Amino acid sequence: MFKKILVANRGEIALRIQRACRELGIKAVMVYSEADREAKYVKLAEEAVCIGPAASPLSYLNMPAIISAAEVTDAEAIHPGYGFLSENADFAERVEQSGFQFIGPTPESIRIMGDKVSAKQAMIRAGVPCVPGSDGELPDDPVQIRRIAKSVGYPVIIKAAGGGGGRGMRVVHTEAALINAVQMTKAEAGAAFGNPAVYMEKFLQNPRHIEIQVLADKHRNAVYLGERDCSMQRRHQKVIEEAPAPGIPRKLIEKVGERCVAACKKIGYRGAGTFEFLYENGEFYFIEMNTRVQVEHPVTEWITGVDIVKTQIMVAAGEKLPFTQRQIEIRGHAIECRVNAEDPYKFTPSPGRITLWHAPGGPGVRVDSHVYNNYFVPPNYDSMIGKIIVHGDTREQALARMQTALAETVVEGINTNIPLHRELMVDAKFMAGGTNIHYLEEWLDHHRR
Ligand code: MV4
Repeated sequence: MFKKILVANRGEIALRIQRACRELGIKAVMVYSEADREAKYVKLAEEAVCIGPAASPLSYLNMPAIISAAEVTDAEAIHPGYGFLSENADFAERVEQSGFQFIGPTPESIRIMGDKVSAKQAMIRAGVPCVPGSDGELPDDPVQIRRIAKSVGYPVIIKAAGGGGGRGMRVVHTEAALINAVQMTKAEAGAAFGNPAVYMEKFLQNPRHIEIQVLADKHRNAVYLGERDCSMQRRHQKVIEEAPAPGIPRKLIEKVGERCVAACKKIGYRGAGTFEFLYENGEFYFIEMNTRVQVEHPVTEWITGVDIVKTQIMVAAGEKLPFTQRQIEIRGHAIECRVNAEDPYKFTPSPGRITLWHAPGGPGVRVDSHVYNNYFVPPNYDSMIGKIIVHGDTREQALARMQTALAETVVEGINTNIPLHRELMVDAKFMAGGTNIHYLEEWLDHHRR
């Protein structure tokens, strides 16, 4: 096992990784920007290194600064967290070329999944169900493009190979609009991602966003840890996540989960990963794979009892997965509310000093947050300041616990989206379960004040 790990991230996930290290008896080196000097995990750290100014390109995205910090502190491995450099194949490669273990998949896996065309082709070959569409990249010939769209059937969606997470997409409803839409998407993709390649899929009108969590080791063992429902989102930012997904038959999850595990083994995947699917009319359609630990990992931890961050570290060190698929059982229901420093209905960021922070507690309540009384939320980064996660024997109990937890929470000095969460936790349609990816934006259109 490693003796020392460098944590190349900030905020709640930096604290989460530090806690996993403590449990494993590993020293954690924290890196921080000038804006994060007062962060809780920096104060708690046995070692911390300033890697640059507040602006992320100069600090949390600064590869030489991070690798130098690992060198001067004698760390053996680097945990990238989520966001920043976590899915950057060149970073993973430079980490390993400098003699450190990257806590995540191989650079090759990251590269394959970063290109959405190669990711989808790998999944088709591995037997994972995908959205019907073009066979790889679209050709240039308008006649062929029209022929493909006709066979897929309108509406179709044009997606950039270099996109993902909602960037570089265009929906096309008619043949008349097709060629122009393809050309526009290609031009934007070339400018934004340095890769003009696009592909086509059938556009699913009202799907849910369901994702499957996997963990794999370096010995070709892999397991899936059930699913999460991440349909409650606004502008491709998830707001509420839960596990299991309400109303989806267990047998269907098992079938798709086993396909994900088979795919991991086929491509030699290692570490934590998430297969993203759209779910519509009882069918799963793969769209993308994330090669990092995700913000919403705690809901899966709670229903399975598996510590995902600890396991990421153990498998990176070469250990075998400490459990088999048969030992994974789903227990109860978990819900996560992301707490953002923002106006709850206008969504404008609300950085600044938190004059009072009171976290909720009690049975079945977990709070993952790095903030504290008198903490200053810097304006330079993502607005998420923490997560409230609850668990119950049933979804109803989890909902009741989240309602109480949100009512107990006090944040003064800045605005947060807690009032929005309070309303959503008593919304009849959300409470019934199974809302689709458009539900929250439609709800906001009708409830915005
Ligand atoms: C789609 C789709 C409908 N049909 N693909 C958006 C984010 C990226 N991961 C893929 N996205 C979508 N792909 C097909 N063939 C609808 C979306 C989509 C979406 C997906 C998941 C969660 C929220 C979303 C919001 C709008 C559109």
